[in-house]
Amino acid sequence: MSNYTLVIGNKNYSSWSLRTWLVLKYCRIKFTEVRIPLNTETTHQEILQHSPSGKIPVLHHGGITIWESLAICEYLAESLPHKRLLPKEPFARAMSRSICAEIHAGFQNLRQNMPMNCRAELPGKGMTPEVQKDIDRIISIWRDCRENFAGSGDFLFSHFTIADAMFAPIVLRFKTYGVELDAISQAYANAILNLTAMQEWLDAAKLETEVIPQFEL
Ligand SMILES: N[C@@H](CCC(=O)N[C@@H](CS)C(=O)NCC(=O)O)C(=O)O
Repeated sequence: MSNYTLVIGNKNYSSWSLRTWLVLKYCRIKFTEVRIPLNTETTHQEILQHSPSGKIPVLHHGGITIWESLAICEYLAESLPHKRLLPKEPFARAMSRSICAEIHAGFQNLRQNMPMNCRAELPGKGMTPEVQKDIDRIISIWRDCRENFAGSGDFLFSHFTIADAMFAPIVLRFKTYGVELDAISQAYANAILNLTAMQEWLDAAKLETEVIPQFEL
């Protein structure tokens, strides 16, 4: 049995869960998955049995508990250095940390108006001038990384790193809401969508039957 257990929410809706799940899957690390459907009468109590913060995702590994999606990704990067989940060169690594922190803490307008909903196709829904500003900033981050750090690789820092996992839910939001992208950003979005692990997540999300009205525009 694996000594990693990842507790996640609904695959259709839980953007925070996707990030950590993608890193484990991409790295081919065996783990036990515990799925707690969000927004039910028992969700909060169930989550509290695993997570001191009352939020998921949470990772249990060898007797320790790690919560907050970015902290989990950083833990995996540091404890599995051979997986190269952080860029090696100091400036690239600092850039990775800056954009991971920015995506973890910001973009509230995009989050609120375009909630992750893998199953849905809602082109044009949720767009406001503030959301467009968030989108423009994300595209400028992607272009900056692709132009300055990606070399001939497909990802933000050439090979897959935790920064790609942190932005993966954004790629899904852009797909659901039909956000138009320039060629560089679309090629990057396609690289994320084409990951085997991402396809596996999307297939599982389509099979889920729970509907959470507040995430359905
Ligand atoms: N900043 C946290 C956010 C986690 C979060 O908001 N998780 C949501 C699910 S996507 C949650 O646990 N909601 C359950 C609740 O609030 O009862 C992270 O990065 O992990």
